[in-house]
Amino acid sequence: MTKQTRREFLKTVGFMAGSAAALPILQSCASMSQITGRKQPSIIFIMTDDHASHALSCYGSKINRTPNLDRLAKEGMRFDNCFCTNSICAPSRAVILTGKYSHINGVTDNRLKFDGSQQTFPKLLQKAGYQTAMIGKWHLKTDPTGFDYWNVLPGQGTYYNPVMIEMGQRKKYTGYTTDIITDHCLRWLKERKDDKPFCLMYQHKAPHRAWEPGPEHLTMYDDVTIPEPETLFDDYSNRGRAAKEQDMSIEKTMNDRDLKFVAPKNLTAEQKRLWDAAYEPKNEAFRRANLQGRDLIRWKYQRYIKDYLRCIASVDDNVGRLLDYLDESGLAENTIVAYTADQGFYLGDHGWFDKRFMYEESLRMPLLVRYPKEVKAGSINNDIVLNLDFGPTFLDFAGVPRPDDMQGRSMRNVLRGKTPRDWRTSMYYHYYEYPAVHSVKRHYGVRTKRYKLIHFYFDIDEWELYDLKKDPNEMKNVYNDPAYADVVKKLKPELKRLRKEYKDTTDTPV
Ligand SMILES: [Ca+2]
Repeated sequence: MTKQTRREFLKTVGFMAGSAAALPILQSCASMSQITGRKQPSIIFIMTDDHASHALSCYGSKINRTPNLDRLAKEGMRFDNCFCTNSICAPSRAVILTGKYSHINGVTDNRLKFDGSQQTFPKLLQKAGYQTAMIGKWHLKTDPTGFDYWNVLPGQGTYYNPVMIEMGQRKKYTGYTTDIITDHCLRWLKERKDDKPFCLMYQHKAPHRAWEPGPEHLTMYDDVTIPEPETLFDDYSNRGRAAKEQDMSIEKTMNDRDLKFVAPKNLTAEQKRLWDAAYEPKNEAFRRANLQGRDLIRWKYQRYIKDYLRCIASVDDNVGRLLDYLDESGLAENTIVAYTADQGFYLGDHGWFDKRFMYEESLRMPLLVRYPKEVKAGSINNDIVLNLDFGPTFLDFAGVPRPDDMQGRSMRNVLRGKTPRDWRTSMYYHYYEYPAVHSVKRHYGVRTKRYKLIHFYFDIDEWELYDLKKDPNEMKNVYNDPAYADVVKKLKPELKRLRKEYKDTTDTPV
C-alpha cells in the first residue's frame, strides 16, 4: 500500500467510524468477512417439531435408526443435557429466536402471537451482513421478520400437499411436506449469492401429531414390534395430581385421526390409493382382533410409535440430502450445522404422548452441532445448555456481540471442549398453558445435574422432587421424604435466585 492510498484508506475508515449512518451502507455493500478479511461461518439451523432424543440412534434409541442425523453426532458434538425452558412449540421457537424466556419475549403459550418487531438473532445476523432465510414450519402466528427470504407453512401446516406462504404469497404444492421443505432449502442454497455468509433456518413440521408418514414409509416397521417403554403402564402412584389429571394418554386421548382410522382429507388420488393400501389391511386386522385393556393400549402404542418413527425416517432421509449437498458444494467445512427439535416428547413413556411437563422426556431436547473448524468429531457434552443459548452462540460464531438483554449464553467455548468454569449448574423452567388442551397444569421448577424440584400451581399447590440418579424415570416424588429435606432446603432458594436472575415475577412466589 502506498502512502497516499493508505492515507486515503484511513480517511475512509475514519469517516465510517465516525458515522453511524454509514454502517448500514457498509453492511449492505459487503459482508463483515469481506471487510475484516475473516471468514465468518455460515449457519444451518435444522429444527424438527417434537422429535425426542430417545428416537435418535446416536442417543441410543432402542426403537429406530437415524443414520443421517447420526452423521452430525459422529462429525460433531452431541449434547446430553440440552433442555428447553418451556416445553411447547411456539414458546420454544420464540425463546430460540430471542434468547429470552417466555415471560420476556411474550409467547408464554401456543395461543399467543409473536411480536415480530422485537430483536432476534436472525435480525442481528442480517444486520451483520448475513443472508438469512427461514423455510418450513414457523408457527408463530405473525409473519417472519429478519429474513431476506422466507417460505413457511401457515400455522401447523399439512403433511401432504402443503400450502406455503412465500414472502406473503400463498402457494400450493403437491407432494410430501418434509420433501418439499427440503427442496426449497436446496434451491435457496443453490440460488443464493455466494459472496456472503448465510443463516438458513430449515424447520420441519414432522414428526408432529398426527404423525402422517410419507408415501415411501407407509409400511416401514409393518413386520416388527417396537419395544415398549418401561413406563408404558405407569399408574402415577407416588406422584401428585398433575400427572394423574393430564389428558395426553395413549389409552384415553388418542383420536381416530391419530390412530389412522380416518385418512388425511387432502390426498391426491394416487396418495389416497397408497395410504389405503397401507392402512386398510392393518385396520381390518385390528377390528377382527377386538382388543381390550392392556392389549388395546399396546396396539395403540404400536400404531402411534410406528407412524411417529416413519415421519422421522423421512426427516432423516432429507437431512441426508442436505448434508450431501453441503459436501458436494464444498460448504461443509465452513458451515455450522445444528440439529434440534423444539422440545422433547413422550414416546409412550408414562403412558403418554405430547410434551409440556418438566419431566425428562419432554424437557430434554436433542442437540447435535457440527462445525469441523472448532468442534471435535464424536464429542459428547454433559453441561446444562438451553434453547435460550442458541441465539447467543450463533452470534458469537458470527463475531456479533451478544446484546445485554439476551438471557442465554454463548456455547462456543463449550463446543470447543473448554466449558467456562462459571457455566450454569442449574436451569429454570416455566410452563403456562393451562387450562388448555391436554390439561397439563401450570408449573415451574429448577433442575440440577442430579435433582429436579417442581411447583405445580394455579388450581393446585403441589411440590415434587425427583432424585434423577436413583430414579431416572421420575416414578417417585420424594418432596416429603425426610431424607431429602436438605435437598429441598437448598433447591428452594436456588429456584428463587433463578426467578430473580431471569426476572420472572409471574404467578405465586416461591
Ligand atoms: Ca413442538
